[in-house]
Amino acid sequence: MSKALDGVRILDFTHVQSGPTCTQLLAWFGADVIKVERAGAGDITREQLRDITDVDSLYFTMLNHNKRSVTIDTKNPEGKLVLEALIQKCDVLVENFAPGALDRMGFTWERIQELNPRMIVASVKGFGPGPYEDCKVYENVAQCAGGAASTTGFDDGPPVVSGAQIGDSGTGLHLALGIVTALYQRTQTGRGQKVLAAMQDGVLNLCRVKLRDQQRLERTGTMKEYPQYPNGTFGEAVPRAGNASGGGQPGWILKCKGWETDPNAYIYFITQAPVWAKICNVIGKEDWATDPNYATPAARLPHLKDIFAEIERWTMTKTKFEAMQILNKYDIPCGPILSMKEIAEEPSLRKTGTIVEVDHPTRGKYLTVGNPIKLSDSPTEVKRSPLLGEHTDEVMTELGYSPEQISALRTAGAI
Ligand code: CAO
Repeated sequence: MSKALDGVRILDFTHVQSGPTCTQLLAWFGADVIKVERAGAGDITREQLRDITDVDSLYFTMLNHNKRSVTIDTKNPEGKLVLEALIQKCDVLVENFAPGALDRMGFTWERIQELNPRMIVASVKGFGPGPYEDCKVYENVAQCAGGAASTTGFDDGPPVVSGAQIGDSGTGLHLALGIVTALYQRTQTGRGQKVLAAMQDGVLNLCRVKLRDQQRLERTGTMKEYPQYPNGTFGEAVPRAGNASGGGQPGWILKCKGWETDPNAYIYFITQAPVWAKICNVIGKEDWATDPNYATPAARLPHLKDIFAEIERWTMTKTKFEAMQILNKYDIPCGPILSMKEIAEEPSLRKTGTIVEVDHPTRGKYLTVGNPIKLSDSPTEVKRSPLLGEHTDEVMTELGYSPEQISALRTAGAI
């Protein structure tokens, strides 16, 4: 079966996490992704957080599936010529170097345009234009600068970063959308363009509801669904809301049977208004369904702490899975807190290709997260990440270099 991005060639100049997330997605959709790395070293993550000596780390393998790897020293004059040949042959150049690195290499937007006016140049940077545009940025910096950290955690504690890599993988996702959009526009204009996804912007986009709340707070001085209401105080900025739901339906994380020893024996419980009477029945508080202090969402707001404490008395008598089964029968929205171990072992995620076992020549078998976006006409087949420079000769041959030329370039340290 054909793939959605068959025929699209990506010159993948990405490293670490944000850029590789983006190009891995494009590869899963069928693009030919040619990852350019430095000979002898490669993407720094190949050797970061290694669990097996001299074997590409899981950090690298899990972000670089379905790609080809070529080694080019792009600061070597002959290496630059190879890169130029690749620019002429590819549709998109994706990079997430520190600001200015591509220019310093000699590959400015103008130079790339000269070589290939159809080329789309897509970049992840930490910040967009402004006071921090020259800064190097990693995940947690973006979470802090994008509004996620100040709004995550509990009111009486410090800001907290999330385990979800919204700065890196989140921005990679944003960039992938920018690239396919630019490819679509190119079908009409025939021209390439620059695509920029700044990590601060990407995180802020994912924190949109918190900017909503900032404005609500400024207008009304309070937010009734936040745990600070009614007894605590609100300051000038959106406070951390613990596990309160970001929407109009109050929710909280509640203990389940076994919580004393299992750190993940918890369930997320949402007191969705249309099923309030059912919730009251399940937890044995039938009178709350008609009691004027509890019967309506507005009446419940000042009592949310007590309500969740009462519901927790019930959830603590059930395992998270038992509670989930009972609550789902009544359409009461809830979700078990799943550990990574439980997720890794979940058969339904294996079945859908969301968790995939991959075989690697030096690592052996390992688990990865497959393509989370499923296209009915473009199925994803997850293929192992390339070894460093595994495809250098193959790609050089496709570019028209003879075996003798390839060997001379290797001797000169250009590839
Ligand atoms: N041949 C020759 N030189 C190469 C090369 C190649 N194949 N590939 C990279 N280089 C060079 C670059 O040209 C650059 O050289 P200069 O500094 O002389 O211009 C150098 O390698 C290092 O690039 P870098 O500054 O991007 O790398 P770093 O490890 O110092 O910084 C990071 C890493 C992530 C902080 C930085 O790249 C960055 O801020 N990127 C943008 C934001 C981003 O994507 N952050 C998320 C990363 S995922 O957590």
